[in-house]
Amino acid sequence: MRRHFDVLEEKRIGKVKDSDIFKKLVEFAKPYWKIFLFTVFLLLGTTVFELGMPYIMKSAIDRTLMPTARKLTREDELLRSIKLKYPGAFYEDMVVLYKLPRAAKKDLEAGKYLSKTSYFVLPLKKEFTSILKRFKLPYYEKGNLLFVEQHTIYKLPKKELRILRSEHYSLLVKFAFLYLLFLFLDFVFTFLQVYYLQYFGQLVMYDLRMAIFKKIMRLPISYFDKNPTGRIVTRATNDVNAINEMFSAVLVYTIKDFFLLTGILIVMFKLSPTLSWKIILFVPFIIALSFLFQKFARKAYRNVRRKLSKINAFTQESISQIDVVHVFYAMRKMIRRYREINHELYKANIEQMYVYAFFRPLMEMLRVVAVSAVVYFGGKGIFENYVTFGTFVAFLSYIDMFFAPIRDLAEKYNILQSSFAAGERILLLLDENEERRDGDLIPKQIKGKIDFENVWFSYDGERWVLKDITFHVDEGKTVAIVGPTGAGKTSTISLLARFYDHQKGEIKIDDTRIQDYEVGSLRKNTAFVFQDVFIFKGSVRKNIALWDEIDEKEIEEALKLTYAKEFIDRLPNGLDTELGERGITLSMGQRQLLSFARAIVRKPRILVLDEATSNIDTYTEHLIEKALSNLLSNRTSIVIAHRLSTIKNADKILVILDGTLKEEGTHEELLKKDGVYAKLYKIQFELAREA
Ligand code: DCP
Ligand code: MG
Repeated sequence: MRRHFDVLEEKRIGKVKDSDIFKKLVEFAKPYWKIFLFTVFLLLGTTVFELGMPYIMKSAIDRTLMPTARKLTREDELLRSIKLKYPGAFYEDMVVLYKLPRAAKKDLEAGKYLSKTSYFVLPLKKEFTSILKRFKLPYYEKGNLLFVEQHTIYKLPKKELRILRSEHYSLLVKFAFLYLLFLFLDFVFTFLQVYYLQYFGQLVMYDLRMAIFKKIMRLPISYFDKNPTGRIVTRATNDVNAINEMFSAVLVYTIKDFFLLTGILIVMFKLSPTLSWKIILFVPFIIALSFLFQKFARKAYRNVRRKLSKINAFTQESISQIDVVHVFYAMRKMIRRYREINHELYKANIEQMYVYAFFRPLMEMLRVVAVSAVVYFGGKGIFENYVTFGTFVAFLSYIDMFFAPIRDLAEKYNILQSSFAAGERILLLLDENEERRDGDLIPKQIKGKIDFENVWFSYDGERWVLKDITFHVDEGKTVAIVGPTGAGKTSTISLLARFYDHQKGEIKIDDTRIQDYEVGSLRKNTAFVFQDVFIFKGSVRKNIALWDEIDEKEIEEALKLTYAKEFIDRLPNGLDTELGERGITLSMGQRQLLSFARAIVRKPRILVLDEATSNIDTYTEHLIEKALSNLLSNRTSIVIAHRLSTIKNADKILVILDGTLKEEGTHEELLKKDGVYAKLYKIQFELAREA
C-alpha cells in the first residue's frame, strides 16, 4: 500500500554520500552562519553557568557551613617547603585549608600533619572574644584570625552562636546571591539561545521549502507519473522538519553536550579524581543500555506507525467508498476486516508500552545506582578526609548533569540518521533534471497549422503508446480524435502541450518544431481543456481568469459564448461566488462550461479539448453543444470527441486504435469505408439510440 511510505522511507536510500548531504545542508545554512555562531556562543554561556552552580554550592558549604582550619601536629622539611610556597594559608601552627590547592592538602593529609579536630575560622573581633570568654570556650588568636574548635562552638546558646557565626552567614548570603545570578543568567542565555536557534532553523527551513517548491514547479510532468503526490508533499513538509530537527535538536546540543561533559569531567577530577574514576565506570553501561533501548523502541514505534497508517487508510477508503460498500452489502465484512486491523494496532501499542515500561525504569535504576555510588564512595571519602562535604554535594548535582547527555546519545544518533535520510531524499529531488529544452522562438501570432510526422512516444521508454502517428490539421479547421479507451488519444494531445517529449518524429506548428518555440509563448496561444476540470479554491471569476488579469468585458463575453452565464447568474453571488473547499460545488456539466470559459477568454489560436464522457442532463448537454460550436469556430481545434454532433461537424476524423492511426477522413467518408470507424459508430451511437 502506497500510503505507508512515510514509515518505510525513514531508511536511507544510500545513493548519496553522507558528506554530500551534509555539504548541501551546510550550503542552506551558510547565509545565516552569524546567527548560528551566536547561538553557539550563548550555548557556551549556559554551559558555564550550569557548570558553575554546583561549584558555588560546594564553595558555600565548604567555606561557610563547615569548619575550615586544622592544627598542625608536627613540623619537618616537607611542611616547611609547603609553608614557604603558600604562606597565606598558615597561621603559626594553624592551617586554613581552603586557601591551599588540593595537592598540598593531600600531602598534608598523607603525611599526617593535621589534627583530627577541625576549627572554625573567624575574624578577630572584640565581640567574638568576649562571648567565647564569657562561656569559657577555648580559642586561639593567630594573626588577625580567631580559631574555635568545631565541637565546642555548639555548646553556646542560640543567640550567641548566631552572633559568632554572623560572619559565615553573610558569606553564605553572598554565595546565595551569586547562585541566583548564575541561575538568572542561565535563564536569559537559554532563552536567547532557544530563540536564536529556532530563528536560524526557521530561516533555513524557509529557504529549503522555497527551493523544493521551485523545483517541484519546474519538474517535467513525467516525474509526477512516477512519484505519488503524497510522497512529493512529504519532501516539502516532513523531510524539511526532519532537517530542522537535526539543526535544532542534535547539532547544536551535541556541541553543548561536548562542552558540558568536558567541563564536568574537568571539574569532577579537580574536586576528587578518586571519586570521579569510580563514577566513570557507569558510562559504558548507560551508553549500551541507551542504544539497546532505542533499538527496541524504534522497532516498536515503526510498527505502531505502520499499523496506524493501515487503519487510517482502511477507514478513509471505507468512508469514501461507502456507496460501493452499501451496494455490495459488505458492511459486515468491512467491520470484520476493521476488527483485525484494529487488533493489530492494539497489539503494536501494547508492545511499544512493554519496551518503555521495561527500559525507562531500568535507566532510572541505573541513575539511582550511580547516585548511590556517589553517596557510598563520597561518604567514605568524607570519613577518610579526601572529600569535603561540599564536594560530595556538588558531585550529586554533577552526576545527573553528566548522565543526561549520555543517556540521550542514542536518541540523538537516531534523529541524525532520519535527518540524513530526509536530507538524502531532498537532495535527490533537488538534483532531479528539469528537462525543459526550450527553444527561444517567440512567435508574434500563431496561425495554427499543426503537423504530426511519424511520431513515436513512450511514457516509460519500454512500451510504445503512440506508434508512427502522422496527420495534418489546416489552419482554422477542426479535427476530432476518436478511439476506444486507452488507445492513446490523451497522450497525443499531451505531446502537443509538451507535457512529455516524444522520442521519434516531429511535431510542428506553423512548420516550426514545437521544441523550437519558447514554451510560455506557445501556451499563450493554445488552450487546453482536459477531461477532468479542476476547480481551485476561490471565486468563479478567479477560476476563469486563473493567474491572468482579464477585464470584466472579456469575461462577460466568454460567459455568453460558452453559455455559462445562465448558471453563474443563478449562483448566490454571481461571479464572486466562492467555489471549492467550503464553497459551492459545481455539477459536472457546470464545470465543463466553466472550463470552456476558461479556454475561450484567452482567445487561443489553437484549442485542444479532451471531451468528458460523463453523462450530463439533456438541457446542459444542449448548452454544451452550442458552447462547443462557438468554441471551435475561428480557430484550429483538436477535439477528443465522444459526442456525435462534435464528430459529425469536424472537418476531419482521426481514428486511433492501440496507438496507431487507423483511419482518417470525414464522417461520411469513413462510414462509406465501413472500417473501424463505422464499427465504432454503430456500437457507440446506433445501439445507444435503440436503447
Ligand atoms: N499511459 C501511461 N502513462 C500515463 C498515461 C497513460 O503509461 N501517464 C498509458 C495508458 C494507456 C496508454 O498510455 O495504455 C494510452 O493512454 P491515454 O490516456 O492516451 O488513452 P486515451 O486517452 O485514449 O483513453 P481514454 O479514452 O480512456 O481517456
Ligand atoms: Mg484520455
